Amino acid sequence: GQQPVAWRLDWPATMAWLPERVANAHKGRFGHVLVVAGDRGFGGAGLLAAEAASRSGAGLVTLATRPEHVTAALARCPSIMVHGLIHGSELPPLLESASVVVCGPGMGQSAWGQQMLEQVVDSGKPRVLDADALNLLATRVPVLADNHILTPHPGEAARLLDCLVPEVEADRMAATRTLQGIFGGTVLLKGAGTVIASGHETVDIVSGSNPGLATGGMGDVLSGIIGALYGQLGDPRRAAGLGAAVHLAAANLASEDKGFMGLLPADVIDALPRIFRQAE
Ligand code: NPW
Ligand code: AMP
Ligand code: MG
Repeated sequence: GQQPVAWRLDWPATMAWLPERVANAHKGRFGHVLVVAGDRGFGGAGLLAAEAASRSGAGLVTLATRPEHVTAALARCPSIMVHGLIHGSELPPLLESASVVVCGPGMGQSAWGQQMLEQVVDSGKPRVLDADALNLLATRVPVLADNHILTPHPGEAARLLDCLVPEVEADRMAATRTLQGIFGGTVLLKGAGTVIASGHETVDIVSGSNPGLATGGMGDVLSGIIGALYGQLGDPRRAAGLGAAVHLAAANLASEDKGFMGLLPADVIDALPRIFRQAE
């Protein structure tokens, strides 16, 4: 078909989308993000997403993870409420009090992760689906929803499309739009030059690259940022676009000090306050 028109998101103009923090603001206004993440061996992924959400203005953040990760998560970030879950059946009460869910970082694809994803989808809550939530989605009948944001990297996108990574990379805009057609909602294809499709005529592009982002855990940080922004803006397209722009800006700021080789996801999280402060 016809090539879509690409709308290049203008940094830092997108920062104007952030809601104003009035003097008498309270935490109930800024969303309660529930991060469902971190199967055995991947506890860090859930913690990175939750800490990133906490540093991105979320009113409250709860992390639902494997019991063995609870102590470490609390030691690292006491502002987060942490629950150790043995079964997916324990998730509904947590889902009930959440306004947005981030599901998938390090979640694995075993029975534990499968139960979590089913509960999250059944809840109908606004949600960001990343990593293993996407890998699990690729193995079942597509779920269409207006209020989900899918954040695949090219490998995850290829699994969802049942094609090869080079086919995704050959036409990133087409791949993103095809995924949006299958799943509805908002689809954000990661990589140097992030593409966001949300059923509009135009796709949004966050251009710019930072090779320091090519390391494990950076996508887990992105999903937490986007979840927090979704909770505050209520608009999935803007949450995805602003989230990708803020993630890149924070990485660029952190790289001024840490360079590319030594950059860690925690450095990007640490740079977030200095990025958000520019809008205050
Ligand atoms: P190749 O072969 O390398 O060229 P997976 P994952 C491809 C968790 N983590 N451009 C790649 O291609 C995550 O949250 C936990 C092109 C390969 O085929 C997940 O739950 C961490 N190709 C889980 O681990 C830190 C690209 O995709 C495949 C591409 C597995 O996630 C690490 C690899 O992807 C991690 O975040 C690109 N830009 N990007 C923790 N600390 O707990 C990827 N590919 O198999 O989905 O593995 O992304 O590591
Ligand atoms: P993941 O592969 O899930 O850990 O996600 C990696 C994150 O880093 C995504 O937000 C990508 O868009 C971003 N990223 C990775 N490599 C680059 C790059 N070279 N330039 C810009 N962003 C990148
Ligand atoms: Mg990832």
